[in-house]
Amino acid sequence: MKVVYSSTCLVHNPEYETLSGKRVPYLESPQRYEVIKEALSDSEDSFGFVEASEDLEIGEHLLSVHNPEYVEYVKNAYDAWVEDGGDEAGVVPDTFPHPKLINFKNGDIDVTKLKPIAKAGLYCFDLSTPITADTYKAAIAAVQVTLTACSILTTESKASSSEGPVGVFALTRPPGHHAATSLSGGYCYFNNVAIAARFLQSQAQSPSSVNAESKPKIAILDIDYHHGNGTQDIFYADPSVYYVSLHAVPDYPYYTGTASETGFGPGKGYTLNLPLPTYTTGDEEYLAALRHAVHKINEFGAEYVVVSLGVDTYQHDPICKFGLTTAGYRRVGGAIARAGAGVGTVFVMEGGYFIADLGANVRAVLEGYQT
Ligand code: Q9C
Ligand code: ZN
Repeated sequence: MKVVYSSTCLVHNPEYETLSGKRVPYLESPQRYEVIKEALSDSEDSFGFVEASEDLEIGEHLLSVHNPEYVEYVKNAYDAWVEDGGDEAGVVPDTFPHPKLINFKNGDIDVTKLKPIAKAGLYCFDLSTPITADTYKAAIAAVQVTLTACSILTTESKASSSEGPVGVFALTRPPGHHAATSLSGGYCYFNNVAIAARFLQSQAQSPSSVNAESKPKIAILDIDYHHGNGTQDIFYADPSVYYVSLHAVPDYPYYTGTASETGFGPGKGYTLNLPLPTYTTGDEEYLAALRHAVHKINEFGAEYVVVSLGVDTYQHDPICKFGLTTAGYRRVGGAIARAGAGVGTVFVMEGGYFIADLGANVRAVLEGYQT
């Protein structure tokens, strides 16, 4: 399996975040990236490393998901913030446009005239997603990694004989599944998997996998511990992208991910949330739900499967409350191999915060997929 990475993903390195009112060292650290890469290189015969080019033009693909004003905001927010006297550690909101506080529908607020601190609350929904001097560069690199992985996937899929399903791993950081069209949060700035899905649609061609609106069908399987509110939101009214998420309740991001959220308009029935209880979800409970997700994805009949790969479902994860084991992750990989039933899969890295076993857990999923 090819592993795509970029050293530029390491440059995003916020000092702190606020968890339960406490200022703590930033959990989504560059070290996460290094330990995953290291664990995969220790298994040299199965993984081949490819560094994504920093010159790769991604603008069109970024804008297939994100609003141009939002992209400009992420790019320039740090300089504007520091200029306005903000802390040099990074842009962090302190006030949000809560629905009970203001009414944007009246159009009486000119967003372009908001102060940097006000824009921070407009474009970000939590206290864990600061914009530092290097954030934009790293977030762009993560998209470059994702798109490079998708190109490899389409090329290998078209060339492949019957050696089983093709898989590619995009080693991304910062993660993406909490980011929506014009919203960051949950350590996420640009939604890597959503960009992957749009890119794969632009490359796909099998007529049998094209839906009624004549867009190629893509399935997104989100196995991060947290609900991918951003990904769900982006595709909520879109029947060509089937979003399936297994995640914990009750937990962050708190306000999304109920089973009753199934899509809107033409997208009704193309979002599937499988919430699982905190504390009592271990390997067996998780795999039972995953097998159901895989069955639903097979019924949908996607041309490609995009996996939001989080291993924050791990038993020792510092912010999560599931009990998965490293052996369980091998079975997770095996179950995912059956989701595509012969179609290609791109794995895109999301969460996972227990550094000591992070690399082994990611490797277990990918090796489980291949065997
Ligand atoms: N007490 C990802 O895994 N803070 N993002 C949660 C919980 C933010 C997780 C607070 C967690 C973001 C990609
Ligand atoms: Zn997560």
